[in-house]
Amino acid sequence: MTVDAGAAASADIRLRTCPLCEAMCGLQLHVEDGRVTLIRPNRDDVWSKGFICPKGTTLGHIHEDPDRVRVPMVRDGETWREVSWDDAFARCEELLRGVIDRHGMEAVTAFVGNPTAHNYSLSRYVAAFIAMSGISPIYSSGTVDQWPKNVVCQLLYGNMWQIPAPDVARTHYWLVMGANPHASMGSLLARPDVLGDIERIRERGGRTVVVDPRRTGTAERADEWVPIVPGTDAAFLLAIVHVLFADGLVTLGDVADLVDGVDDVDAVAREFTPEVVSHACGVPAETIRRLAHEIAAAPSAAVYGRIGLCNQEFGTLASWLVDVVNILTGNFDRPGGLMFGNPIAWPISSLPNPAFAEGAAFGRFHSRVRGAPEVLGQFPVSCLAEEIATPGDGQLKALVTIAGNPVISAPESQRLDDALPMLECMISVDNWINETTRHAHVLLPGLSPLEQPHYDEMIWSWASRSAGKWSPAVFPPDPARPDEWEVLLGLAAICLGQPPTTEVVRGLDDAFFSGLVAAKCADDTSPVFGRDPQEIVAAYDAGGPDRMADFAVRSGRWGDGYGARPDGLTLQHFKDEPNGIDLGPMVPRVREVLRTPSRRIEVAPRYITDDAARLRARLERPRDGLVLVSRRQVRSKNSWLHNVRVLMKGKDRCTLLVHPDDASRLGLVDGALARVASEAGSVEVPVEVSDEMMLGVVCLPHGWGHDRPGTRQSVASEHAGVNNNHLAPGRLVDAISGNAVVNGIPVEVVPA
Ligand SMILES: Nc1nc2c(c(=O)[nH]1)N[C@H]1C(S)=C(S)[C@@H](COP(=O)(O)OP(=O)(O)OC[C@H]3O[C@@H](n4cnc5c(=O)[nH]c(N)nc54)[C@H](O)[C@@H]3O)O[C@H]1N2
Ligand SMILES: Nc1nc2c(c(=O)[nH]1)N[C@H]1C(S)=C(S)[C@@H](COP(=O)(O)OP(=O)(O)OC[C@H]3O[C@@H](n4cnc5c(=O)[nH]c(N)nc54)[C@H](O)[C@@H]3O)O[C@H]1N2
Ligand code: SF4
Ligand SMILES: [Mo]
Repeated sequence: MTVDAGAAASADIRLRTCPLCEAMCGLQLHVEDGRVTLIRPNRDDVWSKGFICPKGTTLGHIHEDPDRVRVPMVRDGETWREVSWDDAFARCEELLRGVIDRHGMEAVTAFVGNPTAHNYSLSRYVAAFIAMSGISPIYSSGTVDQWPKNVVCQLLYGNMWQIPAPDVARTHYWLVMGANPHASMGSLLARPDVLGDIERIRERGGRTVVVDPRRTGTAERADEWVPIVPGTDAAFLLAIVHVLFADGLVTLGDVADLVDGVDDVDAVAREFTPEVVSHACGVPAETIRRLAHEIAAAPSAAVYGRIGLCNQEFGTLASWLVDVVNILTGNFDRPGGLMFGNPIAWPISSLPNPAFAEGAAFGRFHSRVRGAPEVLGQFPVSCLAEEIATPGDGQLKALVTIAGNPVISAPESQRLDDALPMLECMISVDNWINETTRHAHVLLPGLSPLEQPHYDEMIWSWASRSAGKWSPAVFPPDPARPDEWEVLLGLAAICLGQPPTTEVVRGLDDAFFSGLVAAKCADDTSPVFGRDPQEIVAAYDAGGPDRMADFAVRSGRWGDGYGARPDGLTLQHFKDEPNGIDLGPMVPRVREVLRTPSRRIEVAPRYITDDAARLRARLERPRDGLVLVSRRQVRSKNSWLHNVRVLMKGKDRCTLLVHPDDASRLGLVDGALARVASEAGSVEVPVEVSDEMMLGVVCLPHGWGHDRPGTRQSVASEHAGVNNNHLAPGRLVDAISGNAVVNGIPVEVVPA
């Protein structure tokens, strides 16, 4: 992409939502001669109003990246060759059917990665692929991410994906724990310009406090930084809860008639006084007391915890206590507190899991090698390597990866890198040959972000406003090329023993669609409740994501209900409003959302509270020496934007942050290499001495380590960096969610 102001004046301007993160920024693309010449913020976007970050201006580069795979590829040994789609599917059929015929479906699994959450075609149809193929269990980046939150929301609210978000647009007090929107732009919290909200809270006379082992860019902007020993947030929050009860500050507010188990929370917190937890957390008892009183006294307050609270030893307890503090202080389901988003088009994840209608069950089956219990249908992602590498009945022989790079993102990633070549069949639905997909036998590329329509399926579920935006494709792809949803249904067909032909794929799409229509016609909150599903199915003569999105709008809260509400919305309304449609801020809606068997907020599930015993034992444990945490960077997106040259300018970003006193104690010099070792492995990486680290904590960014042979990401491999997951022991998981522990890893650091 070249930025040429003269050319831009005559350019064709297209509006589009950036699919790279949860900020969902509106972009203005200048297109000339089939190329993007300039990307600017779209100030008329109803949602983002002109906010963007440096990544948003690079969609043209991503589209044009010569390393991006555009045609299917088949690998024979070390050699890749381009093949036709028919030949690619024939090879998939041969390999995948071969495994199924020889070893059965239990030898087949899938790994689903993060970009599925940012691509309508993938997010809708991964669900179809999993449901229809019969693959179970699958693995996902979810177990190195938000699985603790999913457990909490399943138990408290009856749906793992109804995740309440802080209403930062209206709150007077924001407690940010283990999140750094300065880099991430917000996560499970959709809001453009989250950092600007910190200023706006201050202008309202409020405060923002950041609890993090690192004085992040977010902490710099906030009113107070509270450093905390990694992995001890649950103890810190229990002490806050203790103070709320001890000092008579508990008030449930609007949800008072809806909460069960408050006394049980009191009982759990009783022994966790600020004085008891202070040493382990590294936070003075007076600070904990003061923060508890500040939260309770604020006109409204929102406690928010994200990846630093999930990817740690007590991920579920900590994530649970975030919601508990909001509930106990009357800050749940009310403006300025923690609220459920209210999407215009419902996401597939909002449908409750019928298996849990009578309540959630965990450990319904166990992993073969390690005996790990399933949690919400998945095993920890760190089990994947051993399930492939360990011979015996049920050994995994086939893997389908969908928009994931677990050789970088999964703990103890070296073991997975070693195990993948043992597979008899590996198929990757992905756009690059990277550390993971280089092991695939067949690579089935998706479309570029500019070649497909876009509507954020999931992200509006935790957005600060009820809004929506549809972007058409900027460069329509070759019509003979399947879109990702067709690729996924083709693979499902193969698993079902059917040929992956267009007719079979259409049939699967129709069956999936009919199932969703039937579910909504039985949902008493939908304008299509009670209708004949056939009547709705008959309204369409073509399938695919367009039909799905139209249905999600029309059967949603503001939908036209197929005639039931003539002035209601359809997808066409979004197509006619390229700047988006905004229907207002979050509203209280817990009563509508709740799907627990009791239809009440089960605030103290035994499954979670019993884990407090493990936390108690942690408090007795002597403080670890040096521990490692992860960080994110504005110009990266997990592992996959390091091939964008403009984002890679400037000095090396993959550095080990070390506090000056730790550096001098360990003989580490700024800019010199250090060797970092854990029980899992070791890496050598340049040191960056920085007083933004808490003493005793070092920090590496995640998503690096592009030095593997056989990848085809020319820019990324020039800036390889190191993979911090070489240091994360796969055995370390949060016991009750199975989520990986990649923060708070004991390490030794010496000059290299
Ligand atoms: N140590 C440590 N580990 C972590 C984390 C951490 O903080 N620290 N964070 C964890 C978190 S939160 C996450 S979400 C995971 C991420 O883990 P993953 O999801 O495994 O990793 P990504 O780097 O997001 O990989 C994205 C993949 O999708 C491909 N891709 C990009 N766009 C598309 C598309 O449109 N279609 C298709 N088909 N493919 C596409 C890319 O080429 C890449 O292979 O990492 C986790 N791992
Ligand atoms: N630019 C950019 N944006 C992204 C991504 C990206 O890679 N780059 N990834 C996206 C994805 S997949 C996700 S899940 C989100 C994540 O979004 P965030 O949760 O905001 O992610 P991070 O920026 O990694 O911030 C995590 C913070 O947790 C802190 N931390 C680590 N351990 C602990 C602990 O034990 N306790 C406490 N209190 N804090 C701890 C770290 O120091 C860090 O500051 O970001 C998304 N947005
Ligand atoms: S913050 Fe950046 S990456 Fe995220 S949506 Fe906006 S422009 Fe895209
Ligand atoms: Mo994530």
